[in-house]
Amino acid sequence: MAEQVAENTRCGFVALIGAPNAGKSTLLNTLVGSKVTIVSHKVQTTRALVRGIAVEGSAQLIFVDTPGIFAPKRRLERAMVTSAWSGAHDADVVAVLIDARRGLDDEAEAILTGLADVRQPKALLLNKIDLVEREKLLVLAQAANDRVGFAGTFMISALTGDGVSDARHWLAEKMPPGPWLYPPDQMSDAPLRQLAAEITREKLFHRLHQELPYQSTVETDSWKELRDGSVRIEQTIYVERESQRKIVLGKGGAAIKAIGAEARKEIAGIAEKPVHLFLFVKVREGWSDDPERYRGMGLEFPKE
Ligand SMILES: Nc1nc2c(ncn2[C@@H]2O[C@H](COP(=O)(O)OP(=O)(O)OP(=O)(O)O)[C@@H](O)[C@H]2O)c(=O)[nH]1
Ligand SMILES: [Mg+2]
Repeated sequence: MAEQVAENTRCGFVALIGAPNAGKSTLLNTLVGSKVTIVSHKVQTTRALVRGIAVEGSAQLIFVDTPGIFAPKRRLERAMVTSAWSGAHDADVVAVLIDARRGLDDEAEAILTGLADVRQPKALLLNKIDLVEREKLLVLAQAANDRVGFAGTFMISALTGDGVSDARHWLAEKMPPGPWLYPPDQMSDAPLRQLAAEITREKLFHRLHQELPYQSTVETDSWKELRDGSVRIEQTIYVERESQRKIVLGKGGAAIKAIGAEARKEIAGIAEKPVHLFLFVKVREGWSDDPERYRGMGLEFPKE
């Protein structure tokens, strides 16, 4: 009996690729139906590959959220772009997100060009259709399909969920036959302590996006389950300079207090228990040139 089930199941990987800010992480959360990756209006939010898992009929889909692909300058950026393309090459299907409001700008064009080397079936997802007129969408869909042979085109809003279930259904049918790799109720492969660190980074970005360069990172140092059923979490926010540390603290500690309160609330919701969150801010000069930090984020360290 068990064998028969295995014969009928499908399972595979879908890479979500696109320019920074196209909405890949928002879409991943909508596809999975739960927050598994962080989102912000700032570009280059996602740094490493994050997996979200969804079940559609007899298929298990493992979605891989990738960092936005852009012209990399710094070392951290190069690591992110390499990671995004390797996510595409390792997947069974590649879903290419284009921000329909921005259309085929230079970044989108560069991605379409890069897709020539990708052999897997490709789907075009025109995102943010809640912001764009229908006529413009049709023109855009045509122009993109003239450049790349997409096996399917979908018009979606990752934010409202419009069109997302059609796309998920189509992707499920493209998954190769095989047993499921994860238990049916698992939604992410990231450990909770890693997601908790990402949530704090998201709050940090939301609050301080103008003042803070994106080279700041958050690590969960300790995670202790207490006897009363709550959890005590300690995290460190690393910045590159003393001036940035002051920004994160804010006047009289106001900024870090607000960031901590928002993060604590959301982490408690995901951990499903009360959370005591302790945040520390440290200066770690040149962390973005330290190989150890890249390993911690699941990225390869580029030598140059
Ligand atoms: N109106 C609208 N906004 C959207 C939609 N999808 C995403 N956004 C917004 O676009 C911004 C970027 O979304 P993200 O999901 O972080 O984008 P991303 O592609 O993961 O970005 P990086 O990780 O930086 O590459 C956020 O402010 C989202 O709320 C959509 O369908 N409609
Ligand atoms: Mg992202």
